[in-house]
Amino acid sequence: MVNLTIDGKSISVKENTTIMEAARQNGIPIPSLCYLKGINEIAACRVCVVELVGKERLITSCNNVAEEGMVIFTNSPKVRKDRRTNVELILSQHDCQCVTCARSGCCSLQKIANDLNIIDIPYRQEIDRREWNQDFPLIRDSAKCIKCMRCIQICDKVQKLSVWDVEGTGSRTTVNVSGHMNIEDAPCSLCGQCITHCPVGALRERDDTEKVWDAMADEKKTVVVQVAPAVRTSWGEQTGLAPEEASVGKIMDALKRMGADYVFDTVFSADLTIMEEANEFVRRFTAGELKSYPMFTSCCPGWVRFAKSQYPHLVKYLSTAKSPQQMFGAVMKTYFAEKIGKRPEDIYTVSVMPCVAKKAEREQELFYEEYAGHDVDAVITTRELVKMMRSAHISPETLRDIPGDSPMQEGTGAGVIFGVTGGVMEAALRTAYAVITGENPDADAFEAVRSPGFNANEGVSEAELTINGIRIRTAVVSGLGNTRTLLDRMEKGEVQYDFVEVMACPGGCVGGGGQPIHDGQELAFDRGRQLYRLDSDCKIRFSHENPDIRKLYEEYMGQPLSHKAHMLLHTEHGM
Ligand code: HC1
Ligand code: SF4
Repeated sequence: MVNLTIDGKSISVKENTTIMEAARQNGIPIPSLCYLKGINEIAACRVCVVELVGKERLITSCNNVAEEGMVIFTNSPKVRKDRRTNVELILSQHDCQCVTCARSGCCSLQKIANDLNIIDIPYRQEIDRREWNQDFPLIRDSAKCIKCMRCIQICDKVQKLSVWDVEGTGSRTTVNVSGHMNIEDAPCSLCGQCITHCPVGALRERDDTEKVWDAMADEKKTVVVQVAPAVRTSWGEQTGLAPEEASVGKIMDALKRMGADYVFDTVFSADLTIMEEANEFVRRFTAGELKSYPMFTSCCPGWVRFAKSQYPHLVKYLSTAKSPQQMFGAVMKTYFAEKIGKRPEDIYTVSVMPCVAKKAEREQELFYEEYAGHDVDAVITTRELVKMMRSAHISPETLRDIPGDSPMQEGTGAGVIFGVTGGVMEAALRTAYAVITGENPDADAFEAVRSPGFNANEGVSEAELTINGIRIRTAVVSGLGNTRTLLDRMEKGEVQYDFVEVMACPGGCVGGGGQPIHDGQELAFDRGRQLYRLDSDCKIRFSHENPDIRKLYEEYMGQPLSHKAHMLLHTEHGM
């Protein structure tokens, strides 16, 4: 242990602890902008400076280690003056139009400038704004970039895609797409992790809320909204509702008040995906198609984009089942449209997703007998949902729990856990077991596929299961860096599996790029636990027991993998 004094408090910390962490562990927060523990400890912003008694120059606390006998002040007049100058210099190169910024209210730069009582910028402002394709789902505003390098590090170290790089030198140094590429041509998975780890408004999703408002105001359109599993775990964070109060039923109430005609839970179509995917797995496995590579889940468009750009030879091993988002849209524009006597083109389907990549996934076209548009017409993130609630002046405490509409009302616990890493695999195994044996397993029989923790370092879990004497080897991975490691081990023959679930975002969709941002906090683990709790509270925990899914097959699709199901619910992941 090392003993030192911070702000007059005597403390002991483990050797090699940084001064920043030593202070935090002892209830003394030191402000910072660029710091991300274990990922970005480069002292680029110099906001975390502290005074070390006996040393003339201030030192940065994020990359200097606590040493025996140090006496440190984190907020002395000298520290405050220097920190203030450093923030003023950052502001001199930053577009400070906070009122129109997507991150206003949850921006670390805004907060630190306010905390330091900076009410004027004494330096001449030099703003550099580059052109950017405003139609792309991920938007970068170079005029807001503070060169903290977090996006570069998250993409390099956690997602191992290296989409971002440093460009220019000296005061012209900035961040841009690697290799001077346009973002559309870069191998960006659209996981959005760079957005959720940006301390300011330099990165954001394309705003699609106006499209949704327009559709809601259009009397000729029937607006049908679906809400993804992971959204219920996080929307309360931005609205002040506790996790147990922030139910999906209240989101449905809000959507109806805003102007949605019908509201549904994506959990219904997660069950539908399981029906198709579990049956597809059993068919491909028993047909001996999975000898060299396993079948991969395909509901995460971040992963599908990654597979296409990094491992194109594996695309044919992706499940052909569409994601729940896409299946929902397809069912809405056919089965549901017929039920309510509308034409597909009069139905406008909206998804509320924790995800940025879903905005690109929606481009998929829907053909059945004839072209019926897109499965999904607009995708908004959890953050955009909350923005819409605010602009509709909805007070969260006035919301009531209302059920989703019929006839796609029921969802099971198996569909709920789709939003957390391991959930798709667990749900699929519950149904695959029933397909193989004709009876249900214990609902928690496949707990072994759950990740021990949902963070980037514990992103892989392997399990070997035996169903009716058949051995099934599974792996579950989240985070694209972890995925690359796993796939490379597979390519070298070090590991072999039959069925693999991949989610691009660490922890799965609960940690998605469209979720509320809390700078420096990783909440995927807490949100994931909420989904497991909801699953264990559910009356029905098997997708194949969902009565509305059974009705859909009886009335419309026939059976899983039928011709109609193939036309509407499957895709070839065209390259
Ligand atoms: Fe997901 Fe999925 S779980 S991909 O994370 O399969 O986005 O929540 O909606 O489609 O159901 C996201 C979440 C979501 C789909 C489902
Ligand atoms: Fe989107 Fe979920 Fe995949 Fe992240 S893990 S890219 S939120 S689908």
